[in-house]
Amino acid sequence: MGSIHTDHSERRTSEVYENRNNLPQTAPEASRTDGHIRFDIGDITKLEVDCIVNAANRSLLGGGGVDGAIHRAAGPKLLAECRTLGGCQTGEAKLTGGYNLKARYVIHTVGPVYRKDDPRCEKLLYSCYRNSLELAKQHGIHTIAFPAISTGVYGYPAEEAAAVALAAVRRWLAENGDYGMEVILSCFNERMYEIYRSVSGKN
Ligand code: AR6
Repeated sequence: MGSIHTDHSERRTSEVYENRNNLPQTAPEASRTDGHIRFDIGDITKLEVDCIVNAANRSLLGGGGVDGAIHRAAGPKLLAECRTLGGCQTGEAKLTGGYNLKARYVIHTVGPVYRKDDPRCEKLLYSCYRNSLELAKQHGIHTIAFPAISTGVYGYPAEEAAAVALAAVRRWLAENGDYGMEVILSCFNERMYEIYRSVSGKN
């Protein structure tokens, strides 16, 4: 089990480090109405949450990486539902059922393909997190897990992507402090986990 750190920032957002898909109990000092961020190492498809987020492409018709893993775990009905959605623009998000996943829902979002010195990349990546959280709230979701969007095939440097992800999630939680959303930032390996630790200032 990883060490647990709690952020006593003015946003009343607590950040809990955990790993190996073994999510901890809510930190006692954080009430149900506080926003939470947790960090998990492992396969996002195994998480017992209301919703997992897919780092998809604009077709929403599947692919490699986490997208492929989610479709394999959810089964063919997920692809059938995705076919009805008409794709998704970069930075936007669409919701489907979770089918064979433990998660009831999947939110599919499309991260930017990284291009150095293009400021649109950061805005679009930020929008992925924000739009996913908004959509989740509209559907009554209270626990949501994100992969590190765009940091695989789409080439976004992990440190920069982690900073954008944390900024977007913290801001949304601060603005929706009475909603009671728990956000898991899923790391597929130790490296991504350490990057989140470092970027969030919790070394
Ligand atoms: N659980 C958690 N994280 C994972 C998993 C998993 N099972 N598998 C991979 N990751 P990527 P992108 C991490 O390439 O960069 C697809 O083909 C991985 O280590 O999946 O947004 C889509 O169809 C990395 O940190 O997504 C698109 O065409 C992160 O997930 C394209 O790739 C994202 O890596 C999207 O590229």
